[in-house]
Amino acid sequence: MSDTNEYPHFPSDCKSLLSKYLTKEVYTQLKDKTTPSGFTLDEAIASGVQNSDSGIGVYAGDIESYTTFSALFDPIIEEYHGFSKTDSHISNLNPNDLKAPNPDPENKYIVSTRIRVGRNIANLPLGPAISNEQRDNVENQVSQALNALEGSLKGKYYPLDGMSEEISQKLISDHFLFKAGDRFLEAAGLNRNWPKGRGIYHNDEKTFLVWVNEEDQLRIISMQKGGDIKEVFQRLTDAISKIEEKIEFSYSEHLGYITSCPTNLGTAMRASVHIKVPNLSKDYTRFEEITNKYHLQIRGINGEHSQSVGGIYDISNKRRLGVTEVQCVQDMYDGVVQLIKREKELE
Ligand code: ADP
Ligand code: DAR
Ligand code: MG
Repeated sequence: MSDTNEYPHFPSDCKSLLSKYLTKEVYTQLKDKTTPSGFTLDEAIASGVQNSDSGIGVYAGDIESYTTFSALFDPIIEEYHGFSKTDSHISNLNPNDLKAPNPDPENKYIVSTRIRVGRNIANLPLGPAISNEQRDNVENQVSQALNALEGSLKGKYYPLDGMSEEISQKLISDHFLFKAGDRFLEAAGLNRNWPKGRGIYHNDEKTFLVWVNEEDQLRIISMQKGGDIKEVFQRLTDAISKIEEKIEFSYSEHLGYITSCPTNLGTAMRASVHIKVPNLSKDYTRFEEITNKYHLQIRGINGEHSQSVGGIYDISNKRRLGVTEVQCVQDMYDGVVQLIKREKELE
């Protein structure tokens, strides 16, 4: 990534929040600042400058980026999350507060449920600014903590470095493993020294997984076939508290759990279902009316920037900051109940 120190050019059709809030005045104010890990404004904006189709366009290199470059991050966070610079985030990871009896006990609609959180280790740079040595240390620290897990969480850590193409492709096509970072992550410096320091932990049933050093240092994932959303949430919260006995996560009263992309701040939680709505999705306007009403995001079945296949969509909560983890899952659950109701009416 280069430090151009020149105000970037954004094409006239660029709609990123970066292009909206990086005025020449803000650029001049921030361009010579660096964070304690040496992260610069040019590095924070590189992804959105190189990818004018970005929605957001910025990544943090460390927790300090959110204060050093607050003149840029604050308005982006306020617009994306509806969360002001004086608001405080509150966390609630208690599954007992979730009201979510299985909405599809006959497994007619929900193919699978997955709930993930992003986490980063306290007092270390984030992925865009971490050194290769620090990233390898993260892998060692996290894999040691995970390999000590017992009971239903017991499993094994598999480094990507040296993993056969056949095994990694199978894990990716089964939605268990992450793909090599996309061009947005590449431009943010998140793919540096790939695949070293990256890997996946999973239990024998592949219902509990941890991605190491993808977009965040940990992506802690609970997933299973079907729609027992509460069981998936319970497993995730059990796992988070077990890991937190060994590793301190980066957290702030204001922004909650700290992540490299500002869209994941707060809970850093995405609760999703792969759901079959072939009839409802034919009327995409109606489909989006329901997802918008329940603060939901529509993705394709291979994750962000992918397409739907066979009327199956990835439906997840959009809100992450200024709401609790219970609310994130409740958002997804309440919206999915309505999607199933509407799909049934169209059958
Ligand atoms: P994240 O926000 O966790 O990074 P992505 O959109 O990058 O999610 O997708 C990561 C992987 O997780 C993809 O392979 C995607 O297909 C898979 N995935 C997401 N939700 C589900 C789900 N409910 N069931 C099965 N796989 C899922
Ligand atoms: N592609 C980037 C990231 C947006 C949110 N998705 C994440 N963090 N995976 C953009 O600015 O559009
Ligand atoms: Mg992702």
